[in-house]
Amino acid sequence: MSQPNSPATLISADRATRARRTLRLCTAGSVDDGKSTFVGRLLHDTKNILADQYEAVVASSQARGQENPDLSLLVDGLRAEREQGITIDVAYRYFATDVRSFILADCPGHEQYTRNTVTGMSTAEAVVLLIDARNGVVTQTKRHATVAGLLGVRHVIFAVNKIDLLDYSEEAFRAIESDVAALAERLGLQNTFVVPVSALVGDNIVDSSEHTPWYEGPTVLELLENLNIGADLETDAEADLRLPI
Ligand SMILES: Nc1nc2c(ncn2[C@@H]2O[C@H](COP(=O)(O)OP(=O)(O)OP(=O)(O)O)[C@@H](O)[C@H]2O)c(=O)[nH]1
Ligand SMILES: [Mg+2]
Repeated sequence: MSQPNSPATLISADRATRARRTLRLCTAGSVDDGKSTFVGRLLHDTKNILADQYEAVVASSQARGQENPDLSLLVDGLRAEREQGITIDVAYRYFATDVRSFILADCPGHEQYTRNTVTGMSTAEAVVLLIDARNGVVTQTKRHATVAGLLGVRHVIFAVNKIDLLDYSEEAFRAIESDVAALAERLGLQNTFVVPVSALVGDNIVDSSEHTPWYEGPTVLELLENLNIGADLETDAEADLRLPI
């Protein structure tokens, strides 16, 4: 495993080269670890959602008595998903920042829908694997990391989520970080990163958090914007051919 967040694993090409190539990524991780909320947060904080979409989410959340806007509603579009509060089908979202554009597949975490998760992962160049900080590395985390390894996904970002529920404990984060390092080594994952996040509050996803002064690494978006996805190896035409139909 490379050193977590080591600059050596980041792209060296200039920003213009990176901007040309779209990064395909997907979420993974156990049920309820916060994948859809993470996607909603990413879209919201990069200003890739419309004001009326956000207002609909706020209204829906208030109607359900939720204090914070439930950003997972931005991606969980099926009625069964909204009613059960889980993701069933893979939802694709397209978004862009000044640096690069992204095709993001939000995958289900429930064991029953693992096949859909494998589908989502099969075309991904990077996986954001969510871990609930309260539970640490669980069976489904290992399963999804194994699949990522088998499919040869180049980059795996482990997002240790819901860190707000542990009062932003560095100790809890470091323990999970070392479990992740052991797992990544065992599976032979190439480029791995571990970031403490709260998808609900918005810590370290797009903006660096003041709640985690002990974490000096990049945010998840900074990683995604800078991952080397072989822009210099593929022409745009070749890249286009790999888009699933
Ligand atoms: N406190 C806290 N709650 C969170 C955080 N992220 C997600 N949640 C809550 O966790 C629950 C599950 O979130 P989802 O985003 O639906 O989880 P998921 O991983 O997409 O679930 P599946 O797709 O069904 O596997 C929701 O009630 C979220 O509000 C977080 O960072 N902090
Ligand atoms: Mg989900």
